[in-house]
Amino acid sequence: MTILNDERLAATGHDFLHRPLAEVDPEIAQAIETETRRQNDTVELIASENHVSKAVLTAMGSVFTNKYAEGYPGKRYYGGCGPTDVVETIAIQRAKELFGAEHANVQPHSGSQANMSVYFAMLKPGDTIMGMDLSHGGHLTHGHPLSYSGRDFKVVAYGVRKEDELIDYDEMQRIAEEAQPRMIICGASAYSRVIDFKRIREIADGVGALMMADIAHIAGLVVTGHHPSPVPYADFVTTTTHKTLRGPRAGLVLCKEKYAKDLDRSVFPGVQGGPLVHIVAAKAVALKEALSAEFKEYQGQVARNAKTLAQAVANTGFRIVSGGTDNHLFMTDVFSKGITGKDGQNMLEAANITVNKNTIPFDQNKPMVASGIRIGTPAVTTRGMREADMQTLATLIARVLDAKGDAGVIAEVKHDVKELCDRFPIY
Ligand code: DSN
Repeated sequence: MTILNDERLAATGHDFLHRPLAEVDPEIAQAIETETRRQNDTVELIASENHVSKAVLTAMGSVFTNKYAEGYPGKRYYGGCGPTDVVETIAIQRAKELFGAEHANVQPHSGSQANMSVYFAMLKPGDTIMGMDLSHGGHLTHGHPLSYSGRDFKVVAYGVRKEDELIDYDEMQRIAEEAQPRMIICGASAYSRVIDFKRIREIADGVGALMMADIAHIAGLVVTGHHPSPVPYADFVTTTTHKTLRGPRAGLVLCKEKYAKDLDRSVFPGVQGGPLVHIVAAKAVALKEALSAEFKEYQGQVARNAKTLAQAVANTGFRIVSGGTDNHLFMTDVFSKGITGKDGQNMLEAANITVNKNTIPFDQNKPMVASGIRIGTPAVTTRGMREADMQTLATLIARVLDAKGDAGVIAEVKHDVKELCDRFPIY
């Protein structure tokens, strides 16, 4: 065995491989430490966030980040892909098993690229797509004018009814019959009720449209039976892997076998280059976790916590959009007490409670101001909080908002939040 002396190490740059982050880059090391502390000391109620396991973190930080692997298992453009093929094959098998899907592509880097891959596989520029209006709870990549999805395609939007703030399926059907879209896209980022995938399939069939369900938010609930699955109905199902699914920040696509070749070609080389193999490895780990009995119990608790928290927040006098929730999130109309979403978000953040401002249906405020805050329970449930803690959280939220940002109240609540968080350490 040859042991390299210090001089040779320096000349070849090998010493860099083993130096600790704190020595190589103290600023970034410090930021990671601060972020770890922030997450531990914060009640995280952003509905699209979660805390991944150390197993997922380990896979994400693995040497697979060094590997180029353009192509698919057994058909790569690079050598040395043996272990990569093992990882991707396992991830594909687990995704198919978990969702009950005929085909899975686990390479999309994000939800946006998962959606783009489906559109580019099946649509031509100028085709008409129909998606849920972002301001009614849809997603940016379902046809918003500022996203590629709104630039490359003609978009018609559907939304919720004013009276009950539920998706108006009759109106959706009417719009589909009038606009004859090539694809109907469903799934939402700020909608707290069950989505009727069967009805949407019927509407799509009625006009000869393809159906794509983006279940980024509810994937964890879907795979554990806490929300009906779109897989039997939709031609394509896309999801991110980091929300209720509690995996790495990334995406995946499921489809019927008949679309498999077109989809795979669209992901690579159509939309992406080489896959992020370390992230695919982390997806495989998260999918294994999601197949466990504990994960099913976790998702049930997410939904129970959301129901409890929504009711408790309503009891403090705030209006809840659509009157409650069937999933992991709910929308609070803080403007019902004269507070904008923007101010509400800032006041709560000062007390170490993180939420995001969000438009509510038929909002009179602009998106950057908004009348609502979106509240979700995936992250607090991961750290072990249950119904009694939701009652506590509702009280803390109301104390901050009702005091309209009073510094003394914020300091008191921040102290109580710290005590609560200390009972539920994360990392
Ligand atoms: N931006 C993500 C969310 O927070 O819901 C998905 O659109």
